[in-house]
Amino acid sequence: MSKPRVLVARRIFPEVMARLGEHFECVANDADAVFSPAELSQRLAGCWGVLTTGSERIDDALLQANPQLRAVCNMAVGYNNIDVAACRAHDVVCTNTPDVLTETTADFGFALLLATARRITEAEAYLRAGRWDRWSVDMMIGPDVHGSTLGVLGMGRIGQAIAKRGAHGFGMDVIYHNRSRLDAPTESACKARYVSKDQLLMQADHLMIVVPYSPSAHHAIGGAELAQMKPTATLINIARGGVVDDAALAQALQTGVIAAAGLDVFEGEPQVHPELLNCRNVVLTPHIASASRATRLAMATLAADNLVALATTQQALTPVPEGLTGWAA
Ligand code: 8YV
Repeated sequence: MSKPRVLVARRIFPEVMARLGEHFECVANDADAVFSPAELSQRLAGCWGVLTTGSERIDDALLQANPQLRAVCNMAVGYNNIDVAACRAHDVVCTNTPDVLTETTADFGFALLLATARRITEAEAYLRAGRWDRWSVDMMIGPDVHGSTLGVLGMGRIGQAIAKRGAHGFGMDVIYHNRSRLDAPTESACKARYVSKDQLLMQADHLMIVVPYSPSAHHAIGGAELAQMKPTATLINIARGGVVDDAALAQALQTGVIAAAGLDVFEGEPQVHPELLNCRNVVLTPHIASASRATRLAMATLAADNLVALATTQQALTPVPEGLTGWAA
């Protein structure tokens, strides 16, 4: 019997391609091109499944053009690139990669927080530019991280891992806001206190955005929310572009509404708002929070394992949760 055909939409690890090859006829993308919607749709011709990343948009038009498609396995915990409702309507199963990236992403959130608060990239640029000619008492001073108040917006797995690092590693007072309050044992493991969104904005010295993207989270942090924050505060976004209004943030950074920001995700990435590029007080990274080798391998493997499980047992290992969607048409 011939093997089902699977498109692997971006370049992934050879060992994962080898595993897929045991079960599928794989269509690879060795050039690692980011396909336009039309190209993606064409390459899916005859495919039973697809391994996607956040760069591929799976929408109703693409599903209509590829009625043979049964499985969309995303190599990401977020799935706002996929119209999950349309997939259900077309009888296509969607999976994501939760858990395997939690700790690595939380490490990176903390790295970005430390770099932002302690002005690490700004200081390095100053040094490399040959501007360091003497020690001075207030050179590159900034706020402390230890002992300060960490605000976490979005207290899922990654939010909780960040809260634990803050509370247990840095002696921070951790407050959080989430759609629903955590149960008492989880709150106590994270040493985190539930507060309203207003209180979170007003009290946090460092605000960490870890909320998944959804239409209701669009611009959850805009000009009005930034104005509620302390002028000494820092904001870190490792969630998704679009949760923060980047234009409003750039203005807030330029006018001293908040002190600094650290951003790993952007509206319309890989484009970055030009005003952010002009800001001295922002640390910018190209969506690398999950980018440890072990974690990226684990993510690719889990996405592949979902394809194999679906093909062999008709059961996904990590299906996208019922009823949740991050899709904004
Ligand atoms: C991915 C991410 O690297 O998992 C997610 O949701 O944002 C990142 O870890 C990216 O989406 C590529 O798929």
